[in-house]
Amino acid sequence: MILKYCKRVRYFYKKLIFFVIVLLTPWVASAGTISVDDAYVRTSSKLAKSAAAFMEIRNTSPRDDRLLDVKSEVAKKVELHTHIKGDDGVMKMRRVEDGFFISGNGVLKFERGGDHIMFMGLTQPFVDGEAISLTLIFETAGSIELEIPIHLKKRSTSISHTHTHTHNNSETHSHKHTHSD
Ligand SMILES: [Cu+2]
Repeated sequence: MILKYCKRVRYFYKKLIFFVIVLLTPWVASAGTISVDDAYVRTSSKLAKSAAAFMEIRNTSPRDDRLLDVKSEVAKKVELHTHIKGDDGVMKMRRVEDGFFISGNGVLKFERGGDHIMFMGLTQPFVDGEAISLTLIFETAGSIELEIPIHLKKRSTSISHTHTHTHNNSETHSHKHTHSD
């Protein structure tokens, strides 16, 4: 009788431990948190076949992360680019194969004349004021979908402010907040 009772208690504790682990898992995984500010994409002209996107990517997690790749339907090729000074002293764009490292609580800035997201072979016209969607793929935080505005005349200084914020709590669960003001 006592043995039976003990077995039942042990079973109960096993179940309890299991549920505690299930409850705590999303907290452990939610370390991958990325927020994106001031994102926009532009082309040099209406007839341009390429475009570039700029933004500020913030890693609000203490864990290091890496932006591995970018995907979008609006171009045949989407690549992570940087500017490197060539032998002739002229700045050239170069694809970054290994992606961009973002330290824990660090910021990755895509800006004019520096690192950027490159769209080559646009599959649709880029109309000023409209938006495109793209997916950022991070090593730790996973994929994050963004809607970013098309600003053809935007200068380096920002006038408007857009903010996208994504938490990836687990592989099966993610939600997104978008604020525009
Ligand atoms: Cu480029």
